[in-house]
Amino acid sequence: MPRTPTLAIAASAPGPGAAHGGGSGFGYRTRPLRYWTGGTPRCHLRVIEGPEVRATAVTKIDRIDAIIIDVPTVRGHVVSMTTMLTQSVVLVRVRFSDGSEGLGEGASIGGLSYGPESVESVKLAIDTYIAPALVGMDADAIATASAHMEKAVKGNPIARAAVECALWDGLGRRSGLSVAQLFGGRVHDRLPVAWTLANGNSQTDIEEALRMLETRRHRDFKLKIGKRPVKQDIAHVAAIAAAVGDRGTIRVDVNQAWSLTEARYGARGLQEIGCVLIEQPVARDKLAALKALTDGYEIAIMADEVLQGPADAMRVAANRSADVFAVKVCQSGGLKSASDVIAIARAAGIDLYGGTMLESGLGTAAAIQLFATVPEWQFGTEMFGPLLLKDEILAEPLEYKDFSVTVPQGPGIGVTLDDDKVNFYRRDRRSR
Ligand code: MUC
Ligand code: MG
Repeated sequence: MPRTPTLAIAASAPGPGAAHGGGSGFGYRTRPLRYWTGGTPRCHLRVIEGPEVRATAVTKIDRIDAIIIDVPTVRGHVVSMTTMLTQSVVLVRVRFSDGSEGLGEGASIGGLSYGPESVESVKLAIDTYIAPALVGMDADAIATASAHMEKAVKGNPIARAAVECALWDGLGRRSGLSVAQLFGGRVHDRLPVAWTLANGNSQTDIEEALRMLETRRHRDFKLKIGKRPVKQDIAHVAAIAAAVGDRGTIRVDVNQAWSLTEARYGARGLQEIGCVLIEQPVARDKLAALKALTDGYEIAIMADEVLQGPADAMRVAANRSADVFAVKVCQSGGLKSASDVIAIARAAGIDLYGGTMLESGLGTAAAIQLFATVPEWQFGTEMFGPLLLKDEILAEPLEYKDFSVTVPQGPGIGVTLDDDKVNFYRRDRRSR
């Protein structure tokens, strides 16, 4: 006969530093509830059960909180559509009925100038539509939760990704497995990491590139272009390529700024000076133009903004409209969708590049967990998001050395937040 569960009132409002919930045993740092909930004291009911009951109990999604943080960047990041001085991201914390938690992140760039989602829209989608649709669901049934999200929220891949990531993190922490293990196990302990040169000035970019080479931090450089006339951009890239020489590789990201005519001129000029890749040269809806460039030039053409999930990946792959996919967890709609995008690329013979939305250490670590399970990243990755931020929000920063990043160990995403830093940078701090 199974023992009847005993209902016990665990706490009405945990005190500072109190461990939240029932002994997950992962050493997961927690803070008082008001840290994420704005000080509302809540009553926690916890079921204390015998082991035979616990074995069959379903862990539920109890609560989903999303906050925006704004962290200054180490320098102005000049891209074709905006100049970033701050990066804003959404941090998501999901609490589960067994007391465990999961963390996720949603990020974009330059407000709404980069794509159709901003951090404000991500938070709104989570608070208003995703959280109510998911609370009460089985925490381990991530595929079901994702299907619910897709039904409740059309589009909005970044908002869905942030929550899905937190569900994987929670499942990993509960099971003692890393996200990489949940996705089949890591094939890499380290991943190569490119750096973006985007000072808006050739000489400053050259000095930065040389510093990165000397300190063995990065040797693959992505140059943000598309703001100046094409001819000037080619001269800018040529100057940096000459300074870097054969110590590194040079790629460019146009962020959709060129017409097909400009892109033809740019592709010819860039391949002549030894640039190896052009990322998203034309607008994301100009698939025929992307294909014309892919077919017409030796330089690799990479799809970025056009890839908003597996369906787009399929469209691009079906016509082989790109040579390379920049795989982004946020833009794909989550870790599982990003892994589907990767599968489509691999099946179509399209090369891979691990892309970023300039996430903080949390979102970057989540992507690294997935990317570590993929045998080959022909163009490496750009998992440098936290290095562009003036301050670190992880309790333990990711390790960058020898031109690569180390895949974090430990359950879930494998990182913990520095809650004081998060508290300092959260946007609603100013209104509290
Ligand atoms: C993008 O379009 O690739 C990634 C690196 C970077 O500097 O900007 C982002 C966005
Ligand atoms: Mg890009």
